[in-house]
Amino acid sequence: MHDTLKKVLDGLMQRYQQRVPDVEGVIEAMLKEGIIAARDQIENDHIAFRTMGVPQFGIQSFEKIFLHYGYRKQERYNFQAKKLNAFWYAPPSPEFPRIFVSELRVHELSEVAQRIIHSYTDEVKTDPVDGLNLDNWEEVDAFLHKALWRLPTLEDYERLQQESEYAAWVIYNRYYLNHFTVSIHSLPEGYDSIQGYNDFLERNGFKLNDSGGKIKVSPDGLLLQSSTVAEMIEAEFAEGKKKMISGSYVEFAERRVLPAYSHLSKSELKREHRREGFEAGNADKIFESTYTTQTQKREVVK
Ligand code: OOG
Ligand code: NI
Repeated sequence: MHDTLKKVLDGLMQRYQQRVPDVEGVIEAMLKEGIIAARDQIENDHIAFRTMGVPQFGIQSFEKIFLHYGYRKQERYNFQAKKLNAFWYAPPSPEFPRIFVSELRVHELSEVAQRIIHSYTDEVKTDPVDGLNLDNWEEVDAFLHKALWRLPTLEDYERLQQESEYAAWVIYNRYYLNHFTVSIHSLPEGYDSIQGYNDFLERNGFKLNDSGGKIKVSPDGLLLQSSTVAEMIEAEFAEGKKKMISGSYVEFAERRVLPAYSHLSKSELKREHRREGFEAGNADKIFESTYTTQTQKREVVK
């Protein structure tokens, strides 16, 4: 079971690294600066996926894959203005990343946007995850990276984007990994706080999402997150039309030690001694890493 999960996660990371040059860029910069001695020292805090909340897709469909591999469903988050639901999933053992899955509440969009989305998602008549052999990693890997519906038209993409940046992202990017997250609290001093780590990123030319400030902090002060602005990818739409659109991004997370364990030294600390879960207020801003309000800054700079 864990072997299958590992292969599925490796497949996701491989495609993600090809599409998002910032991933290799961040790893290379960490190696060059001596923050890590080898790439396998990077701890992946969590990965994230997005889906369309319609009957045959959505969280209830997508989650079956990872529940099968032993992930356990945790809290729900609601994003009123963005019209999203999300849950996070705890891994079967600590060497695996947490998973954050969100879905668009499609029925809350305008009639026009709903019609556009359904014209694609209705091509699939039944929950596609039910037809998968989840013990066969190659089948799952192919599913996560295949076209779920026809190639969107540029017109539909742009119409959706006017109303929901999230909808536009999913109609094109589907189940590609939305981000992976570098866990920074175990890194050497100077890089083990989000401020120090962000400084390192900016010195190396990475562009950070500044919606609500570059550092997103949970009300308890124990979960601090930042993220790059999504990488632009050349998307090919129906009829061969091309446009640079948002792909995926990289996130960074610092989980501070819970007050009950503050007496432990850094080398004694394990995952269970630190702040768990996610934070709606942080997540709300991190979603915007793929929004035009953030990605336009990147285009200007590069
Ligand atoms: C997910 C945004 C939220 C977090 O760690 O809170 C998030 C997304 O952009 O799909 O990643
Ligand atoms: Ni995240």
